[in-house]
Amino acid sequence: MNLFDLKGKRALITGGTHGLGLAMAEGLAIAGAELVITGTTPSKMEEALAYYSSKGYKVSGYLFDVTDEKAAADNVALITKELGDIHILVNNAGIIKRELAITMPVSDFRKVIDVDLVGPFIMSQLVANQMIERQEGKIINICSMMSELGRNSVSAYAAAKGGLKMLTRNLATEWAKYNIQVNGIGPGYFATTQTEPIRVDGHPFNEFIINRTPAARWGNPEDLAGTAVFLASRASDFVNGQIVYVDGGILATIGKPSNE
Ligand code: GCO
Ligand code: CA
Repeated sequence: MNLFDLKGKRALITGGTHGLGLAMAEGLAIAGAELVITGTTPSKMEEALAYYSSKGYKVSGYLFDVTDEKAAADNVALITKELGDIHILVNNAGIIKRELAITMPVSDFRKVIDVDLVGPFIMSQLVANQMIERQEGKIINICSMMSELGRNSVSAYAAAKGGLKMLTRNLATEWAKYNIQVNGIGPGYFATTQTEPIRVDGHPFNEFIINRTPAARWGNPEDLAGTAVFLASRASDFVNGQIVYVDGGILATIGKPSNE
């Protein structure tokens, strides 16, 4: 018996069209899961579906915005009708706005909270209904270094991701008795399009991150696949409300001066 086997499981990954979501979805597919990915951009969806299919994974795509309760409810119902139960939910869709708190428009702050925190709540509630009926389910919330740490210019993102950590613990508290495991993954600094603007060669942040990370490199999206499979599989059936930080050691250390 393979504890990590996901054959016969269907995994819904929000924002699974690119970046970390795509890499985690790919990990789940390699472990045997059928994929359902959601996104909001038709062209990105087409590209992603073509990629997944070229790899031979079983995949379907649905276009909707996770902050739109009605659209989310309609699509979860449609997915369940067209494909069947959702066994694994990965709340991965997220946005960031980098702007100092003193000048950040309140509307931007709200938007980030809506996508990064309210969206996962909406999706978890919808999917938990059927998981409770089955007395089985896995929910994985994609948190961040900013679930633990602050940084200039990311107040909304840090508030949302800190909130998502506590939402994870609270949903775990309420739903563990139904055999639903709610956990989080906290990626460190990964090479994705989201970090592209601060990662370009010569940007002081690039050097800062490499120096700040004991592993001395940016994460590659594939670095997340193993943790995603663990938290989606039977191997984690008694793991509840934990955030697994996959960060090359960032949270283990205070850091070091730039000359070390
Ligand atoms: C930033 C980054 C981060 C990362 C990541 C860290 O501006 O500091 O974009 O927020 O995306 O979430 O865990
Ligand atoms: Ca991120």
